[in-house]
Amino acid sequence: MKPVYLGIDASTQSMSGIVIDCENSAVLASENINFERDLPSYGTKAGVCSSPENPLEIYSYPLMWLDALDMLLQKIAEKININEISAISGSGQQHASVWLNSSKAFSSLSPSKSLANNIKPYLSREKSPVWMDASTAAECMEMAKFAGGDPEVMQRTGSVMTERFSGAQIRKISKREPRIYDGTRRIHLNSSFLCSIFSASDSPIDFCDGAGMNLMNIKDCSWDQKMLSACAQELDKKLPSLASPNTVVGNVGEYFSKKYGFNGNAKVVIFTGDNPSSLVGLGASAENTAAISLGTSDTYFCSIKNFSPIENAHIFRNPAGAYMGLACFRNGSLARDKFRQLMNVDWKFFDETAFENYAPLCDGKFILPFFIDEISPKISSNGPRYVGLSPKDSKETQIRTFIEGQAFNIYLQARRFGETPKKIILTGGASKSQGIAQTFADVFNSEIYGLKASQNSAALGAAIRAASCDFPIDSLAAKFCPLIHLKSPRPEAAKVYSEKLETFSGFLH
Ligand code: XUL
Repeated sequence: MKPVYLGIDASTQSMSGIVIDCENSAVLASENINFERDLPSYGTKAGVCSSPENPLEIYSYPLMWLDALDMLLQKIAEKININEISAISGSGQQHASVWLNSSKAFSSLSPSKSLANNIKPYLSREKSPVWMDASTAAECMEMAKFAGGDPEVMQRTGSVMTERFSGAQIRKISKREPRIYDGTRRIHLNSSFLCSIFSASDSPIDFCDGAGMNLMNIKDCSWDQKMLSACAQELDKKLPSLASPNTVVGNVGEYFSKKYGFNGNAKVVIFTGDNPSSLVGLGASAENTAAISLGTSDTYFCSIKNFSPIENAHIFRNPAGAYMGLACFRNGSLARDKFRQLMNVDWKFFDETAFENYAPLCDGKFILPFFIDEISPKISSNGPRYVGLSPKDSKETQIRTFIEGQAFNIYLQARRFGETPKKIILTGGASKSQGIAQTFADVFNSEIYGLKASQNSAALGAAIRAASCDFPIDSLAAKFCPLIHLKSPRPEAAKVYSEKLETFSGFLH
């Protein structure tokens, strides 16, 4: 078979697929199905619904994901010869759980029906709680108490009890919908569910995505019996096994060979979570590397050698070995946009003009850049806090101080992972700003790189992981994730920031 590989990413808003050709270092196809636009009958907004009774309850539909998968494969089959694909892997939004009344749901998918119609009779719950759900505060407290407190949970699982993580979600359903819980024989994650579909088998959960459940012992990568007992009765019987991210689960099932022309010998490499997959797809799974995605919320993730769990951030496993750290910041692009509007300037002024000819000074001026409650660190806020400057200062000063505040906060959280990255990959809309990129270079005192071409990092990471059954991940990352150098740190600015950072840190407590 040719060295052609398919990566699927099932994200919150859409399902994407990328086909790569490792012989010619080329992307052969890149397709996407948007849940809200292309599958309007499910009535989601950006791929999710919120419960009318409780706005903290956010869910999606596994059948919608399956309909999207059929549509996506149809599109890809129109573009390339699917028979040439020699392996498949995938990634999915982390934490979402899929509830089934049998572990045999995947073994006999009929090509004469859609995937959704095949699986419908096997769902014990039509909804899947997703990562945006924040309705499980009570269950988090109960589980932490049972397990001996949050520090203990963090040592065991890599994170304190977290509302969106699958453990608290499973406990909530077991308490509030006991009949459904009892009738459930298998609880998959989004990633292992889709891997099961492709491989026509009951796929294991990979260690990297398993780490997002508060149920897996992060050090030995087995189900943590104490956490399972804290969660719900007889849970060990309902969970699939756990397996390494290098596992080849099997060959692609008959449904896909008969319906879309896949080669029956094509391998299925275990699927993982979208964040571990992005780490690979950005070329950031190598040592001493970190990525900062400046998106709706900002995310910092990095590969780390040693296990050093910290509150308000998470330790998962890294598909390339050892660990990955992840911290999410709620005050990302939306906060930048709000501050821009407050300053009444356009993006060009905000991103570029405000930073022209600027050399930072130890001027005692700070802004705590939180419009809404922040999770990293946990801070209640309903607007930015000014220290040492006032709304009368120039717009340039205020904008720079705001961006410095965001960079300081991300740096201070990142520093707690205990390993300093030598290389940072900056992605997302705001990474295009020269001023913002320079600020991050100076605050992190690190070289900053960007992506040469915009790409869906999670889907690309999945394709690279599929190809990793034939080639080393490092060589694939070098081929498919070309970077451009954006900024170097300026020594004087880095020195000023290293002092300002410590003062800023004092305001966070
Ligand atoms: C990570 C998290 C999100 C989802 C998005 O913990 O909740 O990044 O994985 O798909």
